[in-house]
Amino acid sequence: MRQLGIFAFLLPLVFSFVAQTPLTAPSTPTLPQPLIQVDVRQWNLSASPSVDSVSHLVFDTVASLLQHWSNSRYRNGHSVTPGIVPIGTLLYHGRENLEIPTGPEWTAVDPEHSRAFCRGAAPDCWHLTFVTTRSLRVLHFDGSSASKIYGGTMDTQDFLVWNRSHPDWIFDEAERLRDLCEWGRKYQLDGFSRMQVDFEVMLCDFSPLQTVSYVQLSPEGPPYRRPATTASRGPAPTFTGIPQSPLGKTYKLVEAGAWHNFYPGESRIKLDLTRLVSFYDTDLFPSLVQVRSGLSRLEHRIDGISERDIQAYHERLDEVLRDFGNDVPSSASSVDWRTLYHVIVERYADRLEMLRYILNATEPTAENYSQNHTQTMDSAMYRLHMMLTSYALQTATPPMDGSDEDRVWASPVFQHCATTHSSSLFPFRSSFSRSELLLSKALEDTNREICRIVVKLWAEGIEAGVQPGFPLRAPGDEFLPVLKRWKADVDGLMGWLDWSTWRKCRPACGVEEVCYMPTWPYFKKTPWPFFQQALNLDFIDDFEEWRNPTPRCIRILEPFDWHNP
Ligand SMILES: *[C@@H]1O[C@H](CO)[C@@H](O)[C@H](O)[C@H]1NC(C)=O
Ligand SMILES: *[C@@H]1O[C@H](CO)[C@@H](O)[C@H](O)[C@H]1NC(C)=O
Ligand SMILES: *[C@@H]1O[C@H](CO)[C@@H](O)[C@H](O)[C@H]1NC(C)=O
Ligand SMILES: *[C@@H]1O[C@H](CO)[C@@H](O)[C@H](O)[C@H]1NC(C)=O
Ligand SMILES: CC(=O)N[C@H]1CO[C@H](CO)[C@@H](O)[C@@H]1O
Repeated sequence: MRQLGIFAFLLPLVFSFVAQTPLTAPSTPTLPQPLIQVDVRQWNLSASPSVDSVSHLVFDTVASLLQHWSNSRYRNGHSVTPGIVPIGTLLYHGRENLEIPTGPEWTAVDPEHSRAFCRGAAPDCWHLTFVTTRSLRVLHFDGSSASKIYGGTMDTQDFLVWNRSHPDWIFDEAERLRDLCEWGRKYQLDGFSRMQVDFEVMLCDFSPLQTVSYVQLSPEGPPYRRPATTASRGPAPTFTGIPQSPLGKTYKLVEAGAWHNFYPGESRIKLDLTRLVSFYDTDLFPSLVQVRSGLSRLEHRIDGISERDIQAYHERLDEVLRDFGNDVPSSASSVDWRTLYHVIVERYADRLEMLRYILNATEPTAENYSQNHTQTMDSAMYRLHMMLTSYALQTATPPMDGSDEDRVWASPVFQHCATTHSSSLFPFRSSFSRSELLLSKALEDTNREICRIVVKLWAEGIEAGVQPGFPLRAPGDEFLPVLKRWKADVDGLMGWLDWSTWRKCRPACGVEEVCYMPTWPYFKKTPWPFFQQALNLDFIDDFEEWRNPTPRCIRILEPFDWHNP
């Protein structure tokens, strides 16, 4: 083992926003702790994350909040977050008569969505536009929390109001909202936000809204059954014989939802992440570890949670809502977590994707198959260098005699890369809320694993003598096993991260098409939902797209086509 001291390096604790927003730190950046010893046990490039780690799941759900694409794929929500809808936001409501709702009702953030609700049996379509006259306090349920399908989309709401999942009450939306409003009254909640084809804000009371316009529009589209406004609980209605909704009529709604596909997503709802409650928080909800065991992420849900953890859910919501003000964030550290998370995604998403494509060249079946492994190696190293642009320390060089089997020489680069975004070093960490401690751990662990793989590959490349401007130490053929290993490592990392931005249409769609992430109720086999039949398991097996939403191209010019086999 080599002497570690020589790998000590400067770790500048210079955070730009410390300089901008003096908190507890001095207003000018300083260079404290000039020398940091690299503990190779802690910065071991061979040590992969624990199989029990949930940090990548917390990271991806948080990084995907309010984004349609990801929440259409992972429909079962895992976080509940207070937020506001600011003053001056337009909200839309469609109905078959000209009445302003006097009780709890639905509003859409896009009029393409609310229009769909004024096509009942009556020929009239009244379309109301409202503006918020103050900021509304809402609670956001992530996932496809307004999708009326079986399998867990409404669990986070149902456990909140009924302490259980209620698949038989999926269509009892008026009762669900009434009970949510009743529960939320003690926290002065104005409503709840959810997602299906597009985002919606369910309001308990319309008094904080001012009417901007009410107009009568021509009715359109197939009949839509509104949930009964009077609370009456009966068996869910059976939907049979409803005509297929032609894409031409409904595409505008799908299009509006897709405006919010990727970051920043639906930005009219502002979430306070310092108060986020995550069901992937294993300290708060330990019983779900067992529930998720052996299941794919698509199958994760809340049903199966223990009594104790249901109580923890209520208690944690009480904590985060009790003093929830009208500004975001209203407490805690004021760190902009959403942006910090996005910085990581931005830095690595495209680069890792390109790296995976480059490494694909070693597969004889790949479209870019190349027998010139030197070229593939050069190309891959170039990407690795890009990702390590500010971390590859001059002092980090491998010993010439190959004695360093654990690649201890590269540990300082790993540490530097992994801690740059590390909030554990923030001088104001003591002001973090419980939710923020979860967010900061998820960010650190996720960033760390990305750095571990990138540095590991880079170090191996350096040892193999692949350095810009240096002659190769070995013939290109010797790279093949290395490149195969790299491909496995990168595939493993990207599978672990599982960022939805990587789920794309391949090959890319044509000009007259759009890449569509299947979202309720517009699936391949049945553009119009088979509500009841979904309970029939044979039917689900037959319905791969329902089980595993995967993007595909759909034609958006005539002739429209949902199926696009
Ligand atoms: C690094 O981790 C690997 C795998 O867990 C282990 O075999 C090795 O001993 C570790 N090396 C050091 C220096 O801790
Ligand atoms: C749900 O459980 C909580 C505590 O765990 C309890 O306070 C509440 O009354 C229950 N609600 C219903 C509807 O049973
Ligand atoms: C890599 O190649 C496989 C086939 O070997 C293919 O399925 C996959 O889409 C390719 N990935 C990329 C990013 O090109
Ligand atoms: C392989 O690629 C390298 C680097 O791009 C190039 O220098 C070399 O000539 C190529 N070898 C063959 C056989 O094409
Ligand atoms: C589809 C594609 O981009 N294929 C590329 C695979 O790699 C070879 C060699 O670099 C390129 O010539 C192809 O265009």
